[in-house]
Amino acid sequence: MKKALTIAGFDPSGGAGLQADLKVFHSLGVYGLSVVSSLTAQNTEGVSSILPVDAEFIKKQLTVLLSDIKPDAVKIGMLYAESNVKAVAGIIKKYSLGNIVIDPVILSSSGKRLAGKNAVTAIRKKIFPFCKVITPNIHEASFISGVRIKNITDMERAAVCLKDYGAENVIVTGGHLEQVTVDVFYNGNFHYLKGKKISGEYHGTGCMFSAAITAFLARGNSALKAAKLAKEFMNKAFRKSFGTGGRMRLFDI
Ligand code: PXL
Repeated sequence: MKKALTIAGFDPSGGAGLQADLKVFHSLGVYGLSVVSSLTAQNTEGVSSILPVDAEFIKKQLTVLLSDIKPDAVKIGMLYAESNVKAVAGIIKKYSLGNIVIDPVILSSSGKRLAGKNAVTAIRKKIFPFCKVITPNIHEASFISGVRIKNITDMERAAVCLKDYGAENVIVTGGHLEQVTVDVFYNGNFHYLKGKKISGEYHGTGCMFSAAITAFLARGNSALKAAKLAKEFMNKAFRKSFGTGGRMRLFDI
């Protein structure tokens, strides 16, 4: 049995964060391990409040788990605080973790800040160099690289900047672009992951996409193959989304 670990925030709606990651791992036949990095109060209308888990307790969860079980891949989601980023970076080194995917979450769709400026800098310096894949959306890629993103050429420029920070593979996701939905995959060469433009608002797409990449890496795929399979997985998931709360749709996977 292949195992994937997610280090992520707790979302009571089950659409994003740790719960979404676990559902994706399960539906892709990978056993899910999870360490909670923050608690949130949120629903389909947005994130109302965040309580970060203490860095020492994140370390404790990881140490106890990893001294017993070695995951085949690791996904990192919302870390929120700089101290939490440092705690996770220390653990990555201590346990020589590989196949690491980070979704560098900065803002929720509803506009709530999910990581402070210092946390983002620490992610770039202390986590990116250990990552197999990073999956920023255009807003995150723009925030970290300083490149203003309006089209695919801008996404390519941002991807090149981000790769310089040390990740092996960069995927700038294009779901928030106006005209097209193409994800730009860059590992020294460019590859393009195409999806259909889907209207409406969805909760947890970024979390699910990066979790699916993690699961496919755990199953032994290359980063590019994992990204292509994850894109197909998401294209199918959109067809099974449903509306139940006041705003964003959820995924039935
Ligand atoms: O999509 C970013 C994200 C990640 N993790 C948690 C979240 C969100 C967005 O709402 O709540 C826990």
